[in-house]
Amino acid sequence: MAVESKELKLDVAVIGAGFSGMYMLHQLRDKLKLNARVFEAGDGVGGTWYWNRYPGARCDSESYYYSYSFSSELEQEWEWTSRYPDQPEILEYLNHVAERFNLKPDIQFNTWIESIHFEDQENRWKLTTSQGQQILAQFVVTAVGCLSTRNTPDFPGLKSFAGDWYHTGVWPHDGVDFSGKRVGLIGTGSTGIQATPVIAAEAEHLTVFQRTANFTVPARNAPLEPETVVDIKANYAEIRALCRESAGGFPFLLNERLASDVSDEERKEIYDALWEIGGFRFIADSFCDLVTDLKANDTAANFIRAKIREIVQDPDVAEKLIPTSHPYATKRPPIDTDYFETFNRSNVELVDVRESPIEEITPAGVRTAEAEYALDILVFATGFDAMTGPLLAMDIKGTAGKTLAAAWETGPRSYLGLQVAGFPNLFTITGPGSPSVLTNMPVAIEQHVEWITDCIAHMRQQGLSRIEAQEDAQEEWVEHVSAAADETLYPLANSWYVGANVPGKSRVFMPYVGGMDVYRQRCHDIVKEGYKGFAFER
Ligand code: N01
Repeated sequence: MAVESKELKLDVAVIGAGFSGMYMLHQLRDKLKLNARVFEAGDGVGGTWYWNRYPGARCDSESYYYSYSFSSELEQEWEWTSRYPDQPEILEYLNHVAERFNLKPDIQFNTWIESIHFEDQENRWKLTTSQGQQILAQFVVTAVGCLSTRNTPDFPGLKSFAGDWYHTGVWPHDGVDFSGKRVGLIGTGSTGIQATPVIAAEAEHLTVFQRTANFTVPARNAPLEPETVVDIKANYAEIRALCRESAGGFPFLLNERLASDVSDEERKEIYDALWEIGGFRFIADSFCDLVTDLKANDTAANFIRAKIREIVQDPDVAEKLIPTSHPYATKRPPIDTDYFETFNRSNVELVDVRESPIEEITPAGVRTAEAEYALDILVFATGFDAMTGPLLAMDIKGTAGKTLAAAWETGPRSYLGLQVAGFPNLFTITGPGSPSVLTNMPVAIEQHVEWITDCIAHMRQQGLSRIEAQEDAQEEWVEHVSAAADETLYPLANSWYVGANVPGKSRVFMPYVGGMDVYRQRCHDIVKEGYKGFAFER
């Protein structure tokens, strides 16, 4: 799309062309017939799946429900090939969606939104792009994702490194050739755990620098059999209904038994069976109190610890890989393919950087307090400045010139994760304070996109030009989000959910843990009560 030099006027500016921005555009343009445009920093659609092309990148939700539900034709024509789709397949799917719904003509690629300032008198936003283009829009919808601002630790000496280094969140489109190379990988979250076995299989030597040992269960990925595909397609209506009704946005409801409801032997049998099935079923189909009761949690944690000891041949390495700092699943639980097995390879070494911290990056590699590791390639699988990072990366100024950074000085505050008081006509898809990252993302995204669409349609019908979250409603919601988290074990972990991975970030539990089902109902009720907690102006 050619970029106009003059000021562009829109009904809605959408930022980001991933799952959420694409569907938002479809709704605004094709359902509401509004003048909407998406601004996207990359040169293609896909968001997370456009940027995260690291080896082993694969979704940990299963393909048949990690997809859009808004079009049954799309559902029927698209064919997933494996239980968990890999990054290229998801990107292909999103490109297919973009083509099928003719979205690309209204997406402006290679465009970074630098500032978003509210013009109070006009009830509109003025946006400025990295090319200096100016846009006026009545509404702005951020569709920037929760995990799109990279966290690259500021190790001294990185610039001096003589080899190549990469962050998994911005992986080269042509891939990286690890053959014959000594590779270092920092970080053992979901990304590091996926990348480790794949890099190890290709590199001459892999050194994994681990700060926090992590729990992970096998994914058990496999091709989807043709009859499974037929079965899924025949039952999509029911699958989607379950996704909408469940707490996690998955097509299965949480098992309602407590860990203490069964004997030790029965519990072990249950965990053993779920270990074989793989994936998030380990949590959903075991016991409902794993993230609310420490004793229940210990049963799952100890089961996984025993598995690590069983799989990893070197007992010293096994002990280092055993998580002890946090309860199971209170950091986002990864699922893996041969992660622990990889540490049995002779070309893989584990370095515990909590025991022996990284002191600097040298021209030759990484130097910890104990030793220097010679490397040709260094991979940062060090995660993201989650949830608030992508929003604060833009200069957002609301009423009276107040910046979002100032409004969120002590952590994010929002009403429903959809709007922030003082920032009228700005909607944040899967913003902090909404279930977002604790769910199957497309379900959370579709619910937000549809809520925003209905809200804008309502405003148009009623001749309203401005909507703003009210301070008191926001305070109440923020307290509710925090109280919901306090009823769980989540706050016990130093996770990105609480911002603990980014030095200096306020410690606030950001997503809403009360469940997608409860949240959906709350959003629905608020509309029924005349958009309670929001104020409108003509
Ligand atoms: O990032 P992370 P991620 N020195 O923050 C370590 C989603 N996702 O990219 O735990 C040394 O989880 C850090 O250590 P610690 C998913 O929601 C989904 O892996 O903070 N180490 C940690 O080990 C996921 O949760 C999928 O002590 C440092 C690692 O880097 C989210 O994205 C796949 C360090 C970062 O782990 C983020 O996952 C991948 C330092 N200074 C990701 N700083 C699927 O769907 C950080 N670390 C499958």
